[in-house]
Amino acid sequence: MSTYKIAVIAGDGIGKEVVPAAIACLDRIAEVHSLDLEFTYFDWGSEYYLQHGRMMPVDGLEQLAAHHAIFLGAVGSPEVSDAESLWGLLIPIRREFQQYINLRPVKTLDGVTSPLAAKDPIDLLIVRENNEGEYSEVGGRMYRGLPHESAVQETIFTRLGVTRVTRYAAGLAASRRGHLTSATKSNGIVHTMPFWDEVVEETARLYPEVSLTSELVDALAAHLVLRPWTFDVIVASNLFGDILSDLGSSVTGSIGLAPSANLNPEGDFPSLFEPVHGSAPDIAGKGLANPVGQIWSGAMMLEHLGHPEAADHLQAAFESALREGFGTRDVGGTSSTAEFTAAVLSAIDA
Ligand code: GGG
Repeated sequence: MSTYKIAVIAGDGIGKEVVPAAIACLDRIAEVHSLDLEFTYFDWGSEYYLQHGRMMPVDGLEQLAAHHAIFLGAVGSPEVSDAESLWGLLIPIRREFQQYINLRPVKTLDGVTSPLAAKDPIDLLIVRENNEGEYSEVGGRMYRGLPHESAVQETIFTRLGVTRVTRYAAGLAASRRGHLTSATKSNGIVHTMPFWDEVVEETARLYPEVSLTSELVDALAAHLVLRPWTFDVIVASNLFGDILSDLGSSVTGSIGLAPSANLNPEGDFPSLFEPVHGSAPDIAGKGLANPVGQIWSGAMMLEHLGHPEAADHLQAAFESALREGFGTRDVGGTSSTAEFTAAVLSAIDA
């Protein structure tokens, strides 16, 4: 029997509800497929911050390094600044473990209706650069409080960073329908974005079976709403990828459905799996949270750990629950988080 050490950080808000829901499903799948998933729980996040002045302990990254994968819920709370909760936990993990790919599937699911996805099924992958770009700490503030107060924030694209994310995205496109779309804004952003375009084009040329289209991100956002079924793989910078994936998942019905994998493709470090949604403090603790994004992230984790049959089983189970009419409020249903999870557990056993 294979044993996998999984670090679990439920984090904040609805993370505390959707993570246990997904763990219940993973436990059942592990039993059926004879996998030994050993979960270790870390109470890090905003409450930890309020007690200790940091989102995780000083040796937090060292503790995580001893695991095969990290399973995260959500971070963010009204009591802690958004920058603190992101830069104190999630971004250091993504960087320390060279999780330079953020893979975010966007797919129509039977049983979830969306007027925007009515014409044809949507099946696209957003590959977000996850270690650099617009998420940079390089910059600063001057003349605070004075009329000429100013702020500067640098965007950093490296040849290595853009090449490796494009290589990953083009490889995926080659294994699918062969279309790669790059999100750019080189008409307005005249240094970093033309560099992004050049490196994407050079790299994509190594995949002759893949056709590359560069689209200005504003037009691309509109096309994702108007004809999302025409996209196959989208490669985007850190910020553009984040925005486009919230948009894409909403087009399929709800951001609550969307999973993501923060991948270190070389396997030198643990990868991290988390839903795209945040902590949603407005609905936290009410049993209303949609656990699909977290459960689907669990399926992506099983796939990454080398168990595609277990991943497919879990995927088929939550899709079947949705098809049977179970669904939380955000997708127009009446199920609570617990009722939907129970339906997935029944579908696993069916
Ligand atoms: N589910 C993870 C989460 O809570 N994300 C909150 C967030 O603000 N993420 C921004 C990002 O992915 O860069």
